[in-house]
Amino acid sequence: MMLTPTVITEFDKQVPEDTETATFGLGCFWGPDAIFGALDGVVRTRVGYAGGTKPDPSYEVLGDHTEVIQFEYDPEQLSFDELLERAFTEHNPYQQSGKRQYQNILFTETAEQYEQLLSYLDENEFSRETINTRLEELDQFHVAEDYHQKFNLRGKRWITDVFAEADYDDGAIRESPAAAKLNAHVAGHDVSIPFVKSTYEPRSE
Ligand code: MHO
Repeated sequence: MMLTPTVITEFDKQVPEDTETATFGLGCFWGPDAIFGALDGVVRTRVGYAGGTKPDPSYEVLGDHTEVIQFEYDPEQLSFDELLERAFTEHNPYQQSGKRQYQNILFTETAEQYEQLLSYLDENEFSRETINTRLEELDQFHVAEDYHQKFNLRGKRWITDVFAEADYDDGAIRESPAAAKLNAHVAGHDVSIPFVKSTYEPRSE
């Protein structure tokens, strides 16, 4: 199937409505944006800054914040526990970056996520006293600049042109479920969505 504006808009219409949000810091946010975007059940992704106190952080003036990814997932397809499992395969909890910008942080946003985090740690024999990963309640997520969103898609004109044709601006691309999957695909991750799988090559004009 060729990537067309209709393929994008139809895909974006079909996503589940009842999603939950999770937010993790796992180093430079470009990578995990694509890694988590590839997972079945992850519906939307966005990158931003969190974990600090500075109001209105930006990439250039980050203050005490950390690069984070936030995603919306369908709890019927993917559990917070599975997301934690993935987060723990993507970082070493016994190491921590000396730079606040790239620290490993697992945020929880609800009492339920917090309980699941504690039981995950327990079941996997991690103790919050010995791991270096920061575990925090999410205070505020500050969305990052457009040029950091879906970073792997940037410059792939054979994709971005189709979003433009479908009338998506930068904000709409950031929030687009199709863009999350295409971003993961061009970053080299397996994405089990037929229209994405068939988008290996730029379409011939
Ligand atoms: N400075 C690194 C990481 C960017 S990331 C958004 C680079 O330019 O590749 O912090």
